[in-house]
Amino acid sequence: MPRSPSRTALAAAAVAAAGLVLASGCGADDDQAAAATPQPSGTSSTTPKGGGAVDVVLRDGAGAEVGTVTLTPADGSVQVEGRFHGLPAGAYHGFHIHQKPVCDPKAPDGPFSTAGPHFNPTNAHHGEHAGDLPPLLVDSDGTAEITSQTDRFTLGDLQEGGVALIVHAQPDNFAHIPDRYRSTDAPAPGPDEKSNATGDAGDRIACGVLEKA
Ligand SMILES: [Cu+2]
Repeated sequence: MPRSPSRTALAAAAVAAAGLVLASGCGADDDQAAAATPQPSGTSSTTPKGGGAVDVVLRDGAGAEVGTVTLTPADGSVQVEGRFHGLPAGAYHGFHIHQKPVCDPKAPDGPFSTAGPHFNPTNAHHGEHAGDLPPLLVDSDGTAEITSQTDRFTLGDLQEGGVALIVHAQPDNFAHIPDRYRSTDAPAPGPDEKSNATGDAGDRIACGVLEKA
């Protein structure tokens, strides 16, 4: 896939812009305990590519394909390249790796709540989760492209137990809540427990399972 420098720059801008977004308290809880609902059959979405890379297909709550993310090992890092379509137009959307390889759009706790919280093996706060990826910036036609690279995990780390890639309905604030803000749910100024877990990115609108291909 050709890499577009302008899109790469946008991805970096997205990170900066997302830091300005305040906690909104919107949408379903990202940190809800996920029910142990079995993954519906036929939803395996990981396919191998050459060079140890994998493609992961993401689908929305209605089962429509909305994008493919390619993860490629690269010099101790993993390159994450995504192409999406059919997403809500003209906005930023939180984009994360979640802990469980289960994408159930009809889960009782909300679509794709079965994927559990963010992939976070070091038990860090949001923004420092290994599974925190730069947000998607969706164009006016509902398409988005993103290219990023991280050394917070290896592809093997993700495939060991399997994970899920999730696109959210709202922007991600990366728990960047300055101390001049205070939530009624927090004992002190700054991010509350929910922001520290979720980035207040809201409902889960697309999901794809990454597992051993
Ligand atoms: Cu998420």
